[in-house]
Amino acid sequence: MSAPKYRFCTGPWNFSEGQDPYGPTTRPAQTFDWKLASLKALGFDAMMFHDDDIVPGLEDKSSAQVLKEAGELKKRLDGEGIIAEMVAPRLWFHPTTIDGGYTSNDPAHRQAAIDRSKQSIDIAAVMGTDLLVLWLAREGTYLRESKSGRRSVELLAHACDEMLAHHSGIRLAIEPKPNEPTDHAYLPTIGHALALAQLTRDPRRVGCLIESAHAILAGLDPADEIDFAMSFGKLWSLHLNDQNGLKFDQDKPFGSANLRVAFNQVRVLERNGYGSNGEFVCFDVHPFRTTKPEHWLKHLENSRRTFDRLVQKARTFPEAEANALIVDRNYQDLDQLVLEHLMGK
Ligand code: GLO
Ligand code: MG
Repeated sequence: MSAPKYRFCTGPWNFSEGQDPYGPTTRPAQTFDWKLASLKALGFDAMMFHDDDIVPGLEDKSSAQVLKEAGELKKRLDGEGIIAEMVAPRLWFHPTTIDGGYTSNDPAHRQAAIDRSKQSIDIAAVMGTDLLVLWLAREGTYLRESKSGRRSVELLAHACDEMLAHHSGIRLAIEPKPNEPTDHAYLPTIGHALALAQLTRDPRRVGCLIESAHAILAGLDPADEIDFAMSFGKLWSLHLNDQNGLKFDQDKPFGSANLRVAFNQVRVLERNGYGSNGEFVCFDVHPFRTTKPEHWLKHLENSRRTFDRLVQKARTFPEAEANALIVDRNYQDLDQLVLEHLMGK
């Protein structure tokens, strides 16, 4: 397989201002224009969007107005040479999504979530992308007894069916995360996401997006999740970042907590030819809260740099030596070979 050339992407929310549940922002708010210019300055190729990143305040606008504003942004992006990688309905802010979107116990709220998702598909069509990302933030429980797990799976499949029927060209990429904001999510891993695909009217159009931190929060190795998804040809997007164990979702720079885990993600991306069907490498990373405004882009710049360097590490990995150790079942020295390779001379 020829060495792939990667294309990079990030979202407007990844230029965040430092707020956390315990304190306010630590950097001044920036405009969308600044974020777009920064993404370009970083040499990235694409931007990923929530529906209301594209049309702020879309809940209070007519569909015609929403699509008109989306068209205006699309024109601007074309002018800047930036691609819209995907659109994601933001189903976790609005009052109707308090108890979940598609799995809410209130039928009117479930319908509102489906309607908003269909509108996101219309926005995606205007933006020139066929990818709808579903991060199922509140599709889970805070209290086990509050919902039926079986019924929730049926509701999720039904919601996907409605979306698939709405546009024959749309692909759904489910982004699993095991917890946060809910206690337990209904689709915590890639296996769950791809199994749900089989319950829908067109399983070929339901795939997934892997986020490194989410896999780690599920107690899994992100490289295994990548291999699993790519065995089905269903890894349609990727949120690289890092996570230091089982705690709040940290969205650290790629490789920041565990360089070897990052290396193994890059190695399997290389082995599977990720990107050869146009998929992007996205960084869903946030600046540390302590970051000064003048260092605002470092988390993205550094994630990209670490990725590029790990691509080189993957391409120069002593495969023959490793294979000989594998044949000899000398995993002790294989372990050290990996460490020596990562440490360099
Ligand atoms: C949060 C998710 C979030 C999504 C984004 C796109 O944990 O990673 O950042 O990726 O909202 O839907
Ligand atoms: Mg993400």
